[in-house]
Formats: sequence, C-alpha cells, structure tokens
Amino acid sequence: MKKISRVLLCVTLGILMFASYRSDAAEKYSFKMSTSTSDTSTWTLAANKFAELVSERTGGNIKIRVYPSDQLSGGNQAKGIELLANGSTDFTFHSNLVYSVMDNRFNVLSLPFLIKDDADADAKMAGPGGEKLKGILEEKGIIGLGFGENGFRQITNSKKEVKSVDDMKGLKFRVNNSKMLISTYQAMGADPLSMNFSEVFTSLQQGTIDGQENPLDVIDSSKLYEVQGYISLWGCTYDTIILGMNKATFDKLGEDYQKIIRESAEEACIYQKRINRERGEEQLNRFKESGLVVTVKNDLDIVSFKNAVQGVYSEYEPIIGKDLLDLFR
Ligand code: EAX
Repeated sequence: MKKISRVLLCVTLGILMFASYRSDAAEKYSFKMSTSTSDTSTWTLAANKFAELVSERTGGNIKIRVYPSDQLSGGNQAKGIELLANGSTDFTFHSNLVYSVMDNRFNVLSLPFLIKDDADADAKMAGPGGEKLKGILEEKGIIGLGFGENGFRQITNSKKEVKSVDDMKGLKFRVNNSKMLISTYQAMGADPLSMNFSEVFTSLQQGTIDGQENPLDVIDSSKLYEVQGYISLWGCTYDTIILGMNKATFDKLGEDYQKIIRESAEEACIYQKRINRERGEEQLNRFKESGLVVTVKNDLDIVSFKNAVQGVYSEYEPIIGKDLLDLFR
C-alpha cells in the first residue's frame, strides 16, 4: 500500500512538473521591435543583432522584425512605450528619459552631472539601481531584458560656442521628452522645449530651434551635425536605453525561449555599448570635417553649469525618492 502511494505521488509530481514546464520548441512567433533612432544608429544595429541571435537560437521559430525611427508610433516616442506596455509592440529600445513621461523616477540616472564616466555608468546600471529600475518596469507590464546606452548627451547649436553657463542665455534648445531636462535647461537660463526626436532635424534646418542635446551616435546617425555649427562635450546627462519586452508576451513563452531571449538581449546590449563607445573618435572627426566647432570638456567652465543646476536636485529628490537616488549617487 505504502509502495503504491509512493508510486502515485511520483507520477503526480511528474505530471505537475511536465505541465508547468511549457516547452515551445514547435511554436512559431513573429514579433515586432521598435527603436527611436535611424537604421544606422547603434541602437538599431544592436536590435538587428538581437533579432539574429534569437532567430539562430530558436531555429528560426522566433522572428523579430525591427522598425527604426519610432515608425510604429508615428515618430512619437512616449507612444512607442505605451504600445510596448499594452502589447501592440513586443520589444523596444527606448531611453530612460522617454520612460520618464510614464514615471518620473526613470529620470534618476540622468540628473545633471550625476554619472561621472562610462565605468561609473556600467557599475550603477549593473548594481542595485539597475535592478530597482527593472522592478519599476515590471510594475508597468514591461520586462527590462537589458541596458544598452544612449550615452552622454552633448549640446549642439547653430549660434555660438557654449563654454560657460552664461552662453546658454536665450538659446532655444529642443530637449528630449523628460520634464527634468526642461528644468535643467531653464535653470541654466536657456529656452528649452520638448519635441519628439523625429522632428528635430527639420526644426534645426529651418531654424525654429537653435540647438539640441544628444549623444554623438545620435547626432551622427541622424546627421544633425550637418545643420549645427557648435558642439560642447560637457557630458551633463547620461541616459541608458532599455531593451524592454512586453511582460504578458514574455510570460506566454516557455522557459527555453525565455532563456534564449534574456541571454540574446544581454549580448545585444553589450555589443551596443561597445560600438557606441568605439565610434566616438571617428564621429568627432566627421563633425570637424563638416565644419563643426568642437569644444572639449577641459575648455568648459563645468563648475558654472553645475552651480546653476543645484535646484534641479532639490526639485527632483522628493519626486524620485531619496532611496532610489542614493543608489545612483
Ligand atoms: O530617441 O529623443 C532623444 O533625443 C533621444 O535621446 C534619442 O536619442 C532619440
């Protein structure tokens, strides 16, 4: 009797384990992935790499089609994240600054002059701060599969060389969707406005704005340097790009595919950061050749900018929460 019940127990456990381990070796999926930047940007190159790795490792059963330049949301970046959260899009690369439209806490790592350099960024994103951000993403129905980087945002404009905070006065800058960036540029005496990235090139070309702020790869891959005269390498704001996946879609997959997706995403993010950093020098040379005046950090009065933005910290510490901010300090 004892023996029979032991056998029964084993059989039941076996069935339960089999049922909970959903294998989808035979299932086929077609997914969509959106990126904000152009097809030559490191974001889109890494998205393509991610799609390739996943296809290879699932024997072609998971196909991911990549749509650059926020095409799936008509160029609207914040909408691009909404589509990810509601499952219309399966994956995206979006900057934490665009996520801040959904929840202000995503501004945290982009507070002015908070992140010091690449090594600092890597350590903070791989540490408890990055984990905390992944937790907030899950609250929104998104799995944070990995962090690439947009990198350090530099300022460009068509009017004059910007060396100290006084030079910012009256300059009309397009800034990314983050309200914190608006506060930052106002604190420095500039005249900022929010605009989707898809409209930036034309607005610079037509002179409806004087300048904008973005990392070198974005300035390069969208050819913004062709319609700007000056760039100051101040490294004021760092932003990450989140390789996000709709959580409900992730949960529907079996463990084997979930693992492949997680591993491929991590590899794609490492690749993206590597090429993003490698390209910097070549990009600056291209800007110079096209006539841009490049002002390096050592020639800038960084202290003047830092002093001007202290109020942004007092404004945002209560919004972000001291505990979260401390993880990035
Ligand atoms: O989506 O909007 C922006 O400026 C972002 O930084 C990004 O580079 C383009």
